[in-house]
Amino acid sequence: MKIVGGTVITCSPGRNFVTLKLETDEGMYGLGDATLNGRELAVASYLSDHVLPAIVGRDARNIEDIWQFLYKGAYWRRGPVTMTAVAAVDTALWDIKGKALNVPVYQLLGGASRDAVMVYGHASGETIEQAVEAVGRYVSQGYQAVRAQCSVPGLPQTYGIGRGDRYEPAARGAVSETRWSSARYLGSVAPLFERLRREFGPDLHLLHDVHHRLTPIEAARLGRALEPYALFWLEDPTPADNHEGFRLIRQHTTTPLAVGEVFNSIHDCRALIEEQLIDYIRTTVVHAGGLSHMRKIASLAELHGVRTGSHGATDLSPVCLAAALHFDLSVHNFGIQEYMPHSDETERVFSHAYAFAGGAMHPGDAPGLGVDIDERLAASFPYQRAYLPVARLMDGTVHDW
Ligand code: GCO
Ligand code: MG
Repeated sequence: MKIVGGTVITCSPGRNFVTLKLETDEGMYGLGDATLNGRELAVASYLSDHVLPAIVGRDARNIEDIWQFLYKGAYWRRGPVTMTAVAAVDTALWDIKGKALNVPVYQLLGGASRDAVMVYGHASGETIEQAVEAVGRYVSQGYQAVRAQCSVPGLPQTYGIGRGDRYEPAARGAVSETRWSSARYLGSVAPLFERLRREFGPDLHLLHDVHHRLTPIEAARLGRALEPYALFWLEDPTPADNHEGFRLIRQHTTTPLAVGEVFNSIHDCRALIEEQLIDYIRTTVVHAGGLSHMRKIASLAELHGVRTGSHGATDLSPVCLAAALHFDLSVHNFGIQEYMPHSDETERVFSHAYAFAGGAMHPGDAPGLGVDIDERLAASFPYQRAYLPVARLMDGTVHDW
């Protein structure tokens, strides 16, 4: 079965997505998500100008060989653009293999290790009381795990505070800038979780995302302050490329740590996993080299008692979510899956077999990934330039967003 060509579909049904459609001589095609938020066209060009011409004519059944060919063969390794493009090809090839063998992808990955995959939703509020109400809405929909974020008093905007229950950080048009104060933030988190535990009791899993903004010692202080509220995890407590920072945080707190949504290879997370400095690894299919590479990360993590917690924000398309759910269902050391429902426009462009019920998701049993794209409808939502915001401290210094 030969790869005969492919199309890179760039569309914006509510937000931008890049999708690779890989075609074979047997008329079968596979889909791969290639969306890199705020840098979409770089991946689209990498795929259509460099990757597709190099893989036409290759045997679509040889997924591992094509992965190595693209990774080692390019000489220039790793990096978000490269690894997103490699992921798109890899995901599309798993989709093709599933369709060719008439089985859902999770069956190719070893079958189901669980009935369904626990997901967490995103609750937020301008005030603690609004955040409590938002968490309550998720609980009433059956969620067993909820991430909670609250505005920081004195800051014009805070990461993670959505309109309604949807949060979309990328904004169309020019780059926006926002202000940040770690001192103001640090005082605002424990009161939120104290209130949430009082309201919802001990059983609900509560999560929180720091979004890389604290120094290691600030993060250690926050982790310690949150210990009485027994969080499921504290995410991205400090910039993820400083592994030594995690050693310091670990010395001070038993709050579980999650990291990895910006990682794109096993090398980014190896030390954190091997030294057991984290509890959950958050790499996901689209940004960490596809299902083939994610399985290697999961196997390394399994050895060291680290569980998976794949990134699943709305900038990861339904193709990525479907692939993530096949992965989650199959790996032994699954922890949790992030889930932010996509907009209605996105849902109309991408049909899918996956479904949510009772706080959990299942990828469905359609052959392959079980997801498709309506290309004509996609074409009616043309790409629109969009950027993630840039954060500055109160004195104007650029800070981690
Ligand atoms: C999360 C993430 C997102 C990212 C976004 C960037 O935990 O879901 O932090 O909110 O900011 O995916 O593109
Ligand atoms: Mg995050």
